Amino acid sequence: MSLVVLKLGGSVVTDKDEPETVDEEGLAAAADAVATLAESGRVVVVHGGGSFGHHHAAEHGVSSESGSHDARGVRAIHDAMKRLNDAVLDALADRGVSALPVHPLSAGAREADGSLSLPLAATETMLDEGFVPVLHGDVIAHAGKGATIVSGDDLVVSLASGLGADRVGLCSTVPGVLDAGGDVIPEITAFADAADALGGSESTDVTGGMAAKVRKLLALGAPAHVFGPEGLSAFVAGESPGTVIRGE
Ligand code: IP8
Repeated sequence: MSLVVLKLGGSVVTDKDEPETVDEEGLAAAADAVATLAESGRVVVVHGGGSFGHHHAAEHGVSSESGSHDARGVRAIHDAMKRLNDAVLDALADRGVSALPVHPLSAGAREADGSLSLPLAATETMLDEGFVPVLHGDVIAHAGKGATIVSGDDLVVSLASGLGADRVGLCSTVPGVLDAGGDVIPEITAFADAADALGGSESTDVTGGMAAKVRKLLALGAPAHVFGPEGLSAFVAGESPGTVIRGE
């Protein structure tokens, strides 16, 4: 059965301007989409931090680069993400989806060079048993740094390559990867297709954002679709909203 990995950006399911506030409308639309996907295949959901994780991460000085050994601070970030994860699980349960949490803090770690190690036994067995695993951006133990942030996008890459996903969807508030004129680039098959708009190759990993995302998605063995909330139903229908990133 086909496997879809779908990332719901934090800005889609939360109100980014209000601390710890779910965007009920955004979450409902996203949960409807997951319910439809789950009817016809296997789905792994990943959600971002939005106004839950990022606010606490900033308060405790933790980022994907800067770590912390303060367990209280690490727990504050993780607990906020668990509250958002509960809201996502509840919305899915309300639609009859057998969704279960997988918390990256308890499942994986980063090596000293920042690379993510995410054992997949829990996620894989859940899928085999008909569940929909729901992971989230989190704080995670990082060799030599205490704990740092792992973004939902990093999790998507590990999950999609480790589980052999057939399709990947990244739903955020941008309608796709934009060119220098602000228009959506329909297809990217090599970094050069988007390099001008993304600021070339040197600055990419420092600035992170879309350039780093495109690089990682090009390395996947599956097409990755980057789209906004208005593209969700098209993605669910097997269409290609926004930008498709297809490494060769
Ligand atoms: O929103 C970050 O996940 P993202 C999660 O996918 C935290 O970057 C804990 C800030």
